[in-house]
Amino acid sequence: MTPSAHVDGGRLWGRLMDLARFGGGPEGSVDRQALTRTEIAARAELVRWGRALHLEPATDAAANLFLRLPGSEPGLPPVLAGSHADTQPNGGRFDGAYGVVAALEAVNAFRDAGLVPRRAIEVVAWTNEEACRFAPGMTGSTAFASGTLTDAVAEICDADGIRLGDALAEVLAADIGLPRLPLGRPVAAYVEAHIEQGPVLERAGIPIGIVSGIQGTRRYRVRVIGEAAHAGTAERRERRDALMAAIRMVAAIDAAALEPEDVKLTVGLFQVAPNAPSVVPAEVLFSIDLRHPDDAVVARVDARIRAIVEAAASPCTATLRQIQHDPSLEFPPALRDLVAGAAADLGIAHRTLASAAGHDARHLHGVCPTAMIFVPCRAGISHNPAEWAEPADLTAGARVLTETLWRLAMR
Ligand code: HGY
Ligand code: MN
Ligand code: MN
Repeated sequence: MTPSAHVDGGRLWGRLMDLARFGGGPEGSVDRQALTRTEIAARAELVRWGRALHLEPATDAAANLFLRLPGSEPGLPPVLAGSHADTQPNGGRFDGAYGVVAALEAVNAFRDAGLVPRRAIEVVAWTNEEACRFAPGMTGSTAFASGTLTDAVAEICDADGIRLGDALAEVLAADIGLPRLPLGRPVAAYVEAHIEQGPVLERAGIPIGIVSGIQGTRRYRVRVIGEAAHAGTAERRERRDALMAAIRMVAAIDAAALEPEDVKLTVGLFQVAPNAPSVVPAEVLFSIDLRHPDDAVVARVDARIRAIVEAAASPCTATLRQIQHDPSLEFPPALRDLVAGAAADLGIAHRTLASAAGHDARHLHGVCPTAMIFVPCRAGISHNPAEWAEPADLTAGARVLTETLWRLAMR
């Protein structure tokens, strides 16, 4: 009997719905932002589930959470599997959470089967993948892969001025008695299961995606500085209206990113100060999220963005700060073949596809053989309470993950 035969789809779904209660709101919404008390409570639930399976919980200086199934050869580097437990402010029940719960389900299946792998297998929940509270995101996986949590990262503040370092300290203080592992320890392989967050698998009617790679991205914050003035008295030709300058920039950037047509450009954050109806806006802060599989296209649109910000600033001033730059990446074909082989042996239909969304797997790819397994989500909707995945697809993904982890942990 293969380990994946012990995967229990009902248990998987139950844990997913239990986890969704942490930050859960109406119509499937979940607000479980990074390093909040809501996420602390969710982490405690994950630790409870792990302890019930006699897994060894641990954390590190970046508050990454690990639940370890010991192997028969403790000196061997472990296999890691997981994703992130934090969500967007108005997120759904599956983004990130599925990868963590599917990895726990795989370990649960090994326990049920009475199997002990050669290598330890660690379920992981990475810190701050989503970047909505603290930007840039993927803090935990970046710190793990680089072996350090820099002072600059600890100084990142949220909209309320809370330092990431202080929020981390609060989470770690709540992790009572969890051993602190070093950042940057050796890992044999990493596998992340995730909803596709796109429509490809659902349209194809295929339950499993073997992810070929992740598209490149640049992220920015643009600050436009004008001057507050009286809406009734200040002459328009004499105003330094930060909002009108920002609107000109965003309209021009939108037009500049229309070709090639598959460029993904998003202005998702847009803050106006003092944001008062009868005051000419003094300052605007907005975000730019630029993505494309071809790094040369990202570079070309990057140059256009910089030129537009400079040209459209007058009579205000503007600063553009790049907060993230990650190139496109391809996951190792040998590991993709192993995942495809597991799916084929289980008789589960699968296909290769690239990831348009970002994932922690990007950073593990820099330190160990890494693979991702996608399952379909309804209409590709994500970062939205309407996010939905079919239980049968989630179970299929967990079965392929279980088989994959077993093969990796027995190497
Ligand atoms: O933005 C992303 O691609 C990821 O969902 N955080
Ligand atoms: Mn995600
Ligand atoms: Mn996400």
